[in-house]
Amino acid sequence: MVTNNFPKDFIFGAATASLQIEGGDRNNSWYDWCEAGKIPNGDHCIEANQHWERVEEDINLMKGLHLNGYRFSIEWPRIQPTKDSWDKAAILHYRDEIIQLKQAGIEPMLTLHHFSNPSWFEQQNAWIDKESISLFLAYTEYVVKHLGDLVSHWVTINEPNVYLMMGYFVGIFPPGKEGDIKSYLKGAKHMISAHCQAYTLIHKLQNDIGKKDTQVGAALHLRVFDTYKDKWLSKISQKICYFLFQDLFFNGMLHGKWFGRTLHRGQFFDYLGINYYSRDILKPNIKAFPIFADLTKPADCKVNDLDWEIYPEGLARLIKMYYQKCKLPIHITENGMADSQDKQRKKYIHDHLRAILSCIAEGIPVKGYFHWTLIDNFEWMEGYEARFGLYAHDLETQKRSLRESGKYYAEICKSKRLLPLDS
Ligand code: IFM
Repeated sequence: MVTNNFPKDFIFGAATASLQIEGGDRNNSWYDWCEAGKIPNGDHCIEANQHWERVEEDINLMKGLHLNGYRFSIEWPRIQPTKDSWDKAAILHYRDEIIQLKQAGIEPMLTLHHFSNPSWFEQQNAWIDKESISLFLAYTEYVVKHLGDLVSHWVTINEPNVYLMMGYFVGIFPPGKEGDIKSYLKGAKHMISAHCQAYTLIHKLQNDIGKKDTQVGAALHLRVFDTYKDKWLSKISQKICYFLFQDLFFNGMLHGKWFGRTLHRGQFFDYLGINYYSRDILKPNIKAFPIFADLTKPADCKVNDLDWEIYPEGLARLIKMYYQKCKLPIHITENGMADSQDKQRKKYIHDHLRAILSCIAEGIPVKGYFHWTLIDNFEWMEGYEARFGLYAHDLETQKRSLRESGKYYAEICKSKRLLPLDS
C-alpha cells in the first residue's frame, strides 16, 4: 500500500556541482569555453554563487531545509592544477566543508567528475585520450586518501552520457564537436573503464583504513523514450536511444561490459544513481542519424522554463525498469525543474516524491532523493537564466532567498512525510 511516510533512514538531500556554484576558478574547460564566448547570453561561470567563499552560509541554507544529505562535486582542476602538481590547500578546503556538513547532521555524497575538466586535461583530448583513465584514477586516489575517512557515498562520474552527447555529438559543451560518433564511443569506453577501476580503487583504499560502509555508484541521466503513434521506425529509434544514450553506460558501468565484451570482471555499482528530468517522444525522421527520430513532446503537455516535459510517471517507470535489471538500492541523485516564477515546482516535488513512494510500496529500495538544486546556479549553456533552485539567487548581490517550493520541501524533509499540496 502506498503511504505518505518515507522510511526513517531515507536521505532527503539537494545536489549541486562545483563548477556551477563555486566561482573563481580559471583553470577548467568551462572557464575556457565561457572565455571563448560560447554561452549564447554571454554569462560566465567565473561568478556563480561564490560558494567557495560562502561554504558556511550555504550549509546554513541546507540546515534551513532540514536536509540530511548533500550531493556535491570536487573541482578536479583545483586539486590538480597541472598534470604534475597537487594543491593541498584545496583538498583541505573540501575536507573542512565536509566536516562542517557532518557537524550539521548532513551526510555528504561526493562526486568526483561533474562535466568540468582541468584545462590541461582538456587540452590533451580529455576522455578521448586513453591516458584519461590513469589520470582520473590518480586524482581519485588523491581525493580518497584525503577525504575517505569522512565520506561513505561516492559518485565516480556524473552523466557521462550527457557529457559526451553534448560535447561530441550536439557540440554545445566543450570541446564543441558535432556528429563525432567515433569520439562519443571512445569517450564512453574510457569513462566506463575509469568508473569500474575507480570503484575497485575506492573500495580498496577504504578497506585499508577499515571503513566498511562505503557505497560507490555513478549518476546516470536516464530518460523515458516513448514511440510516436507506434510507428515501426519509432520503435527502432527507441531501441537505439535506450542503447546509445543509457544502456551502453548502465551495462558498462555495472558489469564492466563493452558491446558484449568484458572490460572488467565483476559488479561495479553498490547502488544505482538516477538523474531524472523528462522524456522524449521519438517522431520518425530517417535523416536524423543515428537515432532516426526527432525528439518531441506530447501536445499540450506541461513543461518547465526550458520547454522540457514534466512527466513524474516517468520517474516511477525508470525506477521499476532499471531495478528489474540490477536489483540494487537506488538513489535519485538529481531531479528538479527550471521554474523562475516558482509556479510549478511545489507540485513537481510532490508528484515526483509520490512516484518514489509508489516504488517503495512495491518493495523497491529507493534510499534517497537529492533535489536539483540547492540554489539557482550556472546552468551550462543557459548561463544563469535557467533557475532550478530551492533558493533563488541574485547574481548582483549574491543574496539567497528561500522559495515557496523550498519551504514546502523543507517541511517534507523535516517530517519525512509527503505533505498535501495545500499544506
Ligand atoms: O544542471 C544540470 C546538472 O549539472 C546535470 N544534470 C542536469 C542538471 C539540469 O540541467
